[in-house]
Amino acid sequence: MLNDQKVCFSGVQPSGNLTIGNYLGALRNFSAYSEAYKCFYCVVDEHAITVRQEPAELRRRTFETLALYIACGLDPDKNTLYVQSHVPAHAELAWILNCFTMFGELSRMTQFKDKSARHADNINAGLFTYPVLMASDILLYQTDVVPVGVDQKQHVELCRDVAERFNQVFPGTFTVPQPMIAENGKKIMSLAEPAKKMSKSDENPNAVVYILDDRDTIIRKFRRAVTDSDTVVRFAEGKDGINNLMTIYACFTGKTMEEIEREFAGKGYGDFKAAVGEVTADALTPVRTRFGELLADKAYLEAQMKKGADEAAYVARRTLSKVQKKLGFVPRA
Ligand code: AQP
Repeated sequence: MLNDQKVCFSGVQPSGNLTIGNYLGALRNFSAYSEAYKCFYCVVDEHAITVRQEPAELRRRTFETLALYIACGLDPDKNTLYVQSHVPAHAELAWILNCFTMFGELSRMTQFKDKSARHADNINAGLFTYPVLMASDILLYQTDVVPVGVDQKQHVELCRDVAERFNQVFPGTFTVPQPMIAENGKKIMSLAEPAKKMSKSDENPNAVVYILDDRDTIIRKFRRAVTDSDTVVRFAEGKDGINNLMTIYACFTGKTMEEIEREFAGKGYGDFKAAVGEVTADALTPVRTRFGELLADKAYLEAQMKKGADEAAYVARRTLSKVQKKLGFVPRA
């Protein structure tokens, strides 16, 4: 890593099949940083276990998420692609940062409130301290920018606060990162309940378009998307369903809302939904094809995982040693 090169870090949880929300809010933006930044893209399996996971599924999805990184255009020779649990420094720094994070700060996190309501039978301490592990993911690499969807902005802001607090006591330890939120696609909504975020762990498969859904499934899901009793395709308050479909269409075509309104003037919702389905399926077909090729070559994926973990561990260890030294931990002889 060149000393003056800026650093980009982001991650995705292998907690379900990835959605077009994950794609538009995060994944497809990752490759834009590859030229100008040293990029670390992590499959955050330790985050995923804050909610119960079936072990075989978690293992499968970890490989699949890494394959999707590559299928979405991330070149493993230009980006460090790896799995969180392969780099123990993440969990080690998280413990230290736990001691620099306030209970009250964590209690205000909206994702904790949402997830503890959804998983009332398993409100574990990991769910509560999730943002501390995320801060450790980011700070280990002296990260400058964190491309995320808008739902993760609050966590990146907490990470900044923790870094600043630590730096006040031990100056010059961490780079304070900035969240990078794409203007378009920062929050894709559920197709069934358009006031709610589209989530990979949604139990209703019709609420979610997965990156790996086949063409017919994508088109069918958009056809069934909840809209409203109006008939005009326009972006307006109170039209959450149509606004969401227009946002998705805008993301995949690069068109503005005005252009979309003009394109569908005089046409009904049926034509519009079909068009959203077509452009989404067209954009995702090459990703699905490349994903299939990658998944058929497990040895290649394993080799990339190992290479990424070695690269990440080297950088992470450097930061962790610096932190441990500042804190007064005695170095192991
Ligand atoms: N609906 C969304 N619109 C835009 N961006 C989104 N992201 C997630 N959902 C949307 C962004 O995807 C990245 C990876 O997310 P994550 O795996 O860290 O977890 P998450 O934010 O909790 O995403 P999900 O899909 O809702 O997962 P589950 O259901 O497991 O909680 C992040 O940058 C996120 O902002």
